Amino acid sequence: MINPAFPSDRIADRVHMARAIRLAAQGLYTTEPNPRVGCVIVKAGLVVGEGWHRRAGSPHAEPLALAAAGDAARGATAYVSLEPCCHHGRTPPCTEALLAAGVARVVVAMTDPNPLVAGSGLDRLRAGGVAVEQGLLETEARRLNPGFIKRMERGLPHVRVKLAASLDGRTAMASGESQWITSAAARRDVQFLRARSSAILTGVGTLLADDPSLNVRLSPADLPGVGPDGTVRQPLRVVVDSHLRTPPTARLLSLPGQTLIACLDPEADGLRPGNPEPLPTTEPHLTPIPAPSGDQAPDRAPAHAQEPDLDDDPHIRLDPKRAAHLAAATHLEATGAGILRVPPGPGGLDLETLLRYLARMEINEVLIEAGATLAGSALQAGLVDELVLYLAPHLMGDAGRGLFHLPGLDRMHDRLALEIQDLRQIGPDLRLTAVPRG
Ligand code: AOF
Ligand code: ZN
Repeated sequence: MINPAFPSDRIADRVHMARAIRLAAQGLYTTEPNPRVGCVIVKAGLVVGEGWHRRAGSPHAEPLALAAAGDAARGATAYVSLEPCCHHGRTPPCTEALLAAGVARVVVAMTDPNPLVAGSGLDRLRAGGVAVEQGLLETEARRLNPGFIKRMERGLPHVRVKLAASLDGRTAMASGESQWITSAAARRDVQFLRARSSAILTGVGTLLADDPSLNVRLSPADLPGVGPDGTVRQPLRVVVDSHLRTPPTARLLSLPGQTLIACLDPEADGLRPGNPEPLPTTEPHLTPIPAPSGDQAPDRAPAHAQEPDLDDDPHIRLDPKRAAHLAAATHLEATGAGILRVPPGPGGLDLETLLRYLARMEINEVLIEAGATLAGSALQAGLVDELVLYLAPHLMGDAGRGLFHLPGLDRMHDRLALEIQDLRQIGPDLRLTAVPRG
């Protein structure tokens, strides 16, 4: 769509920005936690340099394109899918590189939502005498980085729920049998969803039933931008396991990559759902579980505990539970897994707090691969941005299990509305992508 706010919406500008966006997409599987960014430098109608950001810590798109352009960058136009940065991060500011190269005009698709940049990059370029335009192909550019944008704007990752079902919406037979509903082609497609994600989240129910691996089993050559010599990044695996029922022998604990077990905090430790209190961001990433002290008294005595009344002290009464919790945590930690204690929320641990925590770990995109209960709670809590539903051409009957557990939906008025964004065939199956509406 033509953007009426864009002052010089010429065909050539659109072509070059479209190219910058395609270049940016090369980083789909490699740039996290950084955004995917592409840059094209054009002089007198000719492309003189191109670049795209490959991974955090390596050069940004603009210096790569400038290096390719060399002296031809002087007086040229730079098309960038994201506002150039003006801060010293892992790499120096791109604004200074553009100014030093003598670029005359910079066209950006969108401003950088990173509060360290957020318009200051464009201001810096203007102050340096560069003509600046923004907003060309902004919708397309935003689609490159749903997780980075949401994390920067709202402190939450982009959450995608993947489900596989029969055409009549069943995910398992009544017996629990579910392997395999969709074809090998559809399951391979899921591998690409995993590969672009920073974390894969499942529930302990799925873990106990299926013993899933939740890893990426593609080879480097399968992933554009990784290349045959690159390494395939394994997303963080997160198990939502309120009462630490994950067996230390679970398959995913023995695979390369990190696993985080999110459990219910037996004492809540002062954190409440939605508590803005910052969780620790420094290493180690995880809330440590205090070792039990001699009498197993709580580390922080409640305010009313001046005259201890043992019968009334919830911590003393919880001791056996707490001891079991600590023993289970110790066994899981011995496998290398991290334990994260999360305060309670509706129907278990508070998913929003967990997601906020993951965002603080610089997790951009989360893929939920779980059963009806976790998928339903995430959806009802308004935490899901995207549903990817694989539908196999089978009917499994009405004794089978459904896609989402959504208690309280009694009337038509209560329905959760979705908007279908994409529908395509993957082998014999259908893949439907939808976003919750409203
Ligand atoms: C750009 N061009 O290609 C990218 C940008 O730690 P650093 O130095 O890699 O900086 C990361 C931040 O820089 C990131 O959070 C985002 O704001 C911006 N990313 N900016 O000008 C690029 N990848
Ligand atoms: Zn930069």
